[in-house]
Amino acid sequence: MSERSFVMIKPDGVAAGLTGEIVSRIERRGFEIIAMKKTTMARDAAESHYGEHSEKPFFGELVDFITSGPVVMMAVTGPEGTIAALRAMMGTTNPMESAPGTIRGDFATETGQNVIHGSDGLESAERELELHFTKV
Ligand code: IDP
Ligand code: MG
Repeated sequence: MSERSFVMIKPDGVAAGLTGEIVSRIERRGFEIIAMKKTTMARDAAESHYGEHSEKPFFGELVDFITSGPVVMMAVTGPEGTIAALRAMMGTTNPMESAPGTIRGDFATETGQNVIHGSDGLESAERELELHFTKV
């Protein structure tokens, strides 16, 4: 059984020149990047992507930020457990609590600008892949 996830380097990560580092970590871990694109997310796509947070006080700020500049989107596959393993590589939502060696733990300090997104489950992965990569 294989599993696929939607992974995205956020505008802060792209602006900081972390694309190569993050892509490299994913590849060296042994996961396969089956699609990748650099694009600036449209506002309606961002509102849909983060729809689960639409009632949160930080929603407006979150949508503003994620649409503020180019992101790098990837469809990543690997064996069963890949979605969770990618989340473990990312670190916790608040980078100040992320372990060293994780992407957020190595490259971020603010929850609002935490460098990377990864789907949190099978359903969200399929939803996000369909939203951002219609043909994957
Ligand atoms: P996740 O990205 O680790 O899955 P979520 O809880 O799904 O975290 O939140 C989505 C994104 O919203 C986070 O990555 C973070 O950038 C932002 N966010 C979450 N909580 C807060 C907050 O309390 N203030 C500002 N931004 C937040
Ligand atoms: Mg999330």
